[in-house]
Amino acid sequence: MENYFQPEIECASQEQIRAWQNERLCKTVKHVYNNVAYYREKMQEKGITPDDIRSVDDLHKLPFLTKDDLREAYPYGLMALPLSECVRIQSTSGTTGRRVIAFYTQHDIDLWDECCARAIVAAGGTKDDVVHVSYGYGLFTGGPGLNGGSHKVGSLTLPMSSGNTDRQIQFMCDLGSTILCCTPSYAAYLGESIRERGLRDKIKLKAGIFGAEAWSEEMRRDIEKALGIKAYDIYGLTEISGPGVSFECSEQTGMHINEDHFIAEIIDPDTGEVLPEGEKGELVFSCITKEAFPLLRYRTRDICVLTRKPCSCGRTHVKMSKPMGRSDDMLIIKGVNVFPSQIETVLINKGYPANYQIVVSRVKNSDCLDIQVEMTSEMFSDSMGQVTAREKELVDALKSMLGVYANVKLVAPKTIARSEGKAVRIIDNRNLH
Ligand code: DLL
Repeated sequence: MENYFQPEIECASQEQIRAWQNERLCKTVKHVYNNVAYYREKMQEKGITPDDIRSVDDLHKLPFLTKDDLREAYPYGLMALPLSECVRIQSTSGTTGRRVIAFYTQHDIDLWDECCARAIVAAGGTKDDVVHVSYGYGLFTGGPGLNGGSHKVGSLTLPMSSGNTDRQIQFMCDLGSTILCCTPSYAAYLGESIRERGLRDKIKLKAGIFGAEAWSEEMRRDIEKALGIKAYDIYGLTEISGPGVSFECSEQTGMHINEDHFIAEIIDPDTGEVLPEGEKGELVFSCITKEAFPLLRYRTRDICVLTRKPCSCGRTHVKMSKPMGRSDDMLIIKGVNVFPSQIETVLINKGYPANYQIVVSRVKNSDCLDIQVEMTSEMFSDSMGQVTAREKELVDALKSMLGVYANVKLVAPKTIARSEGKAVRIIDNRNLH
């Protein structure tokens, strides 16, 4: 069995990483220019040919791709190989806008599996682990990605998919699952359900690999406590392959981007200008090893920071922070930028479970922010007289974090619908688009 901690790649020198990127970028630009009419035209509009791209230093000359381009080119317009060379299609979970589809050759799948295998190994996984995959299987990349990674590591893989919480917990107990892979909101729900059933002593989990949606450090601590595990973040997006574009190591201070496969840039979302390391902006990826669907300079809309500070795990690949929000999910309330992650931080710091829903509406031409927050069962059994005091305390804490006023309504435990996939946090009724 191969070992998916690959020090010759993951701990390579900066010069070596750059050399791989230079060579692979030039090759991919030629591949795309020769085979994707849509992108060739975009390059021609900018007056450039593959000869203008000689190294990563020339990357900024290439045009960006956005989700709108993917929609315009739907379904086959950005493919770089004929369909007969492809073996798989996956699709976005579609929490925002229309679905996007991606294509893979067998080689693309092998590299994607390798990226997920690296993530599992970084979370302590070995061939002796039982990897319990509760991400959805099917068009969503979560299940297939972690499944493939787990096979590569040689772990015993439980392809649970999402849903049927009773069966999840029963298998977890009976088959001794050691690593749980699912969305953080579902992990929190599983933690709650295991506690309610009094089965905490029957589970053998040691680690969790959670991603596909934003989650705070506070939520990490809650999940770790509820399940008795170390919780690792994993990031990715369908357009670029799926989970495993980056992943956390034992240091847990950001996610290492697999730089032998992807080049990351941070840009100013308004001007498109490339920002220096350490500055916050929109993450942009270029795929440099993919065959069927190699997007170049794809704007993710995820806002984060990159760092090359040395990491105690020994890996040298650049680290991205947890996404701090999306440039398109950011709410503008009365002119103030509000990220759902800020609201979550306040709630968890005040001891609330991370079950909340944000409703934005426009009343008499003014934005109105309503937040429904679930109480814990302990809070709920307090006298109702305390609810008003608790609501007032949250209103004040949110005002000081966000700079805008939010109405808070505390609701009984389990009132807000749980999601087995990505949680639905925001309902914006303003019809702004
Ligand atoms: O969510 C792929 C994935 C599956 C990642 C399983 C991790 C685990 P999409 O459905 O295309 O793909 O959604 C991609 O989800 O642009 C981010 O906004 C968000 N996202 C993904 N991972 C994280 C994370 C999968 N760890 C979009 N933290 C991305 C915050 C995340 N947001």
